[in-house]
Amino acid sequence: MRKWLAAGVTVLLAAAFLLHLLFLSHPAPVTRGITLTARKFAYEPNIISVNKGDRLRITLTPEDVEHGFFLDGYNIESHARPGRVSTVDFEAGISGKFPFRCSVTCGAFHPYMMGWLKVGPNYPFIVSIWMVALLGWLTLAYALHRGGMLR
Ligand SMILES: [Cu+2]
Repeated sequence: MRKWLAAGVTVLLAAAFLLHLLFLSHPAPVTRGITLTARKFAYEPNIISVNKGDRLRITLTPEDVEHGFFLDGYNIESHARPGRVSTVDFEAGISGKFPFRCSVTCGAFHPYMMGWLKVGPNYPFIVSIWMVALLGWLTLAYALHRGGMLR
């Protein structure tokens, strides 16, 4: 009887995990304003994580010399001189991991000036939460079993 209860809890946990994954893969789209600071030879932030369907407004803000922003996969390009900004608006409609690069030759390490746009639900985070929950449950089940509660 107790074993059935334990099996039931395990099945419920698994079902909740799947529902969580499905639910979070379709979060309500939001509008995100991101200030992208550019200086020789890096972006800040250099990883931008958003959910599919979000509307993005990226404000490119160069701090030293003219820099650009070219987003692979979306084919969006923009550039600006220091003291000015340039703004691109687009919808993150394609999920995946897309590199963005500087599109203005800005110095010796210009080819290494890049960052990443990650579009999609945050699977590693969801999975890590559930790994903790699963470990907790297994520990509890083991303790109950050792204590004779599940026999
Ligand atoms: Cu640059």
